[in-house]
Amino acid sequence: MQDVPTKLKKYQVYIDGKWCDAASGKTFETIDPYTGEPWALIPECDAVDVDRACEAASRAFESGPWPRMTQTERGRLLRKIAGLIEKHGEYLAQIEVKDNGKLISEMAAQLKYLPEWYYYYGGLADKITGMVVPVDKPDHFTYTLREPVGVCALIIPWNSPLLLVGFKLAPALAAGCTVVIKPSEYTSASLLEFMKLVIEEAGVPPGVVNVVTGFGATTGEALVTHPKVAKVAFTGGSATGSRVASLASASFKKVSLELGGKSPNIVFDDCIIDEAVNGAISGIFAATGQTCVAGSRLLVQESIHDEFVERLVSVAKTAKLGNPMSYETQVGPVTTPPQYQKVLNYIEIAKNEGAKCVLGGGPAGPEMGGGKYFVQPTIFTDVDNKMRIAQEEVFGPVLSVIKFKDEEDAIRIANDVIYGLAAGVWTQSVKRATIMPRRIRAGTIWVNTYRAMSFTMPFGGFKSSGVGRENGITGIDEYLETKSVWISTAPNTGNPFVMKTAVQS
Ligand code: TXE
Repeated sequence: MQDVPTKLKKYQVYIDGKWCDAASGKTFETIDPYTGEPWALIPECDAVDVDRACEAASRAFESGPWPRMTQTERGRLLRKIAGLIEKHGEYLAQIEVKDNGKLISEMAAQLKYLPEWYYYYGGLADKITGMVVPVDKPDHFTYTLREPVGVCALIIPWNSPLLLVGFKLAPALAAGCTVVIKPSEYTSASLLEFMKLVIEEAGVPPGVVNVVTGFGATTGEALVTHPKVAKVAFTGGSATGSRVASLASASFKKVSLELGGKSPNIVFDDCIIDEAVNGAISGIFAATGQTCVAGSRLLVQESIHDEFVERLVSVAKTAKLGNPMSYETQVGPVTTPPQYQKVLNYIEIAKNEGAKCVLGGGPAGPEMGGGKYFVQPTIFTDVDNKMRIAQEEVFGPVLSVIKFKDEEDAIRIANDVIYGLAAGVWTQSVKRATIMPRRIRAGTIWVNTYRAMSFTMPFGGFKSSGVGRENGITGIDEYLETKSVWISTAPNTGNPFVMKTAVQS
């Protein structure tokens, strides 16, 4: 395995099967959030590079080897990609940690699991079928075809870059699409390494997978509005998602959005308390709160509230802060400087709103094991669901504890936010375990577990948490169009002025 670069490494982008600089020659720095030091230079692509990438993707979609490959060959290629991720997973995980500061234990586990997405969609590639559909016109043979949608723009955030690429790239390739990927400006390196070690090495034909790096307002918008792009798959914040959707809809592109959340983790008094405490802590602190499904609102039944909070704080305060590259570390830095500032601002907002800070509540310097962009694991009690700390996505290690009386009260509070991505329920009652998932308006509900995820299970949000579903068999629908074919078997086509043969619109 190669070593993670220690000197400023200069990356190039991958367009039409070739490595190149941005046309302008411009680059920008990416920093290591643990040290705050720049460690790599990334090309700053603009509309010229985006146009080259989209044209290449369009050519690769229309001509050359890609559209001539059979679905079985595409499946085999996806399985080759999976094998190469297995080979290079550890190195890719280290690059992700260097760039986004999340824990090596989390990123290594993600990279270990990631090949399954490519194996799964590789297996699905030759099982995409249309249907023979009966119509009430006896002289017609009618069926549907399921065809790739075309060039797809995949826009990726910084929290789990390669996993979130996998949610999109694996089904897109299985469907027969070509893609242009734009990673976050904060974490471009792991995708560029992935292109070299995996996509190029697997022999994916030129133009099928392209990468442009740069900023949202320039590179991102040029991509989302490019006329050759037929579909946009986006993961990121809800405000950006709304802008992306409105830009894309001006030219009627297909859009799927995986956005933010303010997920309730609901603890009933009949739960196994130790398990619920562990679930609450890993739900918010495991990824330094930087996960769209973070259980950032902890709803605790009032009958056990005080005891539960006491146990929660006693476990949370044992969290070991430190270098995210060490397997011993349990809480790492916040990924980006603006995100660091945003988390600290929300802590102040919560204090001013009257929430009670029972743990943490500020930056974590080296004396606490922290470093440049560290925030102490923070817990607020006495939170009212109307407060901003309960309504807005913080995306950091900050937990709001909210009391509830009974099931109805828990459901009301759980649903009283603009988001609907996920929820957790801790109970030993079979009745509650059945009723709660039906009544909570969210795309994923976990009972007596939290943050479990699989390539086979559909993932996505209700309300402002998104549009469409990724993963599972449903996930491939986002990359397919349905075409209806009518074949007349009538002995002749009648004169329309003499007799009507079919209902025509
Ligand atoms: O994400 P953005 P940011 C949430 C979280 C966080 C907030 C902002 O609450 O605090 O979003 O984070 C690209 N046209 N999540 O600013 O802006 C951008 O370059 C096209 C939740 O980092 O959503 C990047 O590649 N593209 C979340 C991607 O969009 C644009 C993960 C995401 O950036 C663009 C991350 C534009 N106008 C943040 N503007 C989750 N759901 O997991 C930006 N981009």
